[in-house]
Amino acid sequence: NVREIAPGAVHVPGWLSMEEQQELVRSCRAWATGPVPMRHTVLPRGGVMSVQTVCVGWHWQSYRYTRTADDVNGRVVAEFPEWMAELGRRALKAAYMRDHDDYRPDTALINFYDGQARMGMHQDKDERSGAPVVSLSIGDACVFRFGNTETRGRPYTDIGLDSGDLFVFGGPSRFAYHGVPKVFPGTGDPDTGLASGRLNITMRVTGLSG
Ligand code: MD5
Ligand code: FE
Repeated sequence: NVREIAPGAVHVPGWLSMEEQQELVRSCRAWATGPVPMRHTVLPRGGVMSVQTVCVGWHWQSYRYTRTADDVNGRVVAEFPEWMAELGRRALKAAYMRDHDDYRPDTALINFYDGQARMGMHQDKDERSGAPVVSLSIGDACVFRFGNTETRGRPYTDIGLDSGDLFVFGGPSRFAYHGVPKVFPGTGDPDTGLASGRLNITMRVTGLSG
């Protein structure tokens, strides 16, 4: 069950099993309380993001990647685990229906949305690589707004993302504007281990070394 939303943008509903979702929730909970705790990122002009973020591999601070969380507590973030890279390769195979043995994601941004959190329209362009982004959703359903590469505004397509869904963004869709205008509180299954809210995990290739 694979839906191509635009060239290179593929939605695979219900891709993660309940066991995989539970395992990811456990890992994310550990990272959220790890060396660099999950927090609301402060933007350069003073705005505070409504989502809470914790990173592994590289630390994203608006708008660059670093090894140490200079904007939080100066600590080195947890390492990016090989099992997650393997999950990323499996995700690309499911979405694009061919092997991606050379896919080497080196960072994941883990975003937690409470019922009020939103993500404004933006491009993911702090990576120095055009490799695909693998996105996994757990918990409450949301509206995901997938736009175009030219402007923040229309045309865009609104898609419902549910717990367990995979979305892959690559090729011509990699630098499209996108956002999350709404989360539907109370729609997630507590069996995942997430009592409320929405967890989104995005794996990326930073193109950085060191
Ligand atoms: C989310 N997260 O649901 C989204 C899913 C973020 C973020 O946007 O930056 O953490 S990832 C969506 C994404 C990534 C790369 C490209 C495109 C979408 N795209 O071309 O639409 O919390
Ligand atoms: Fe994004």
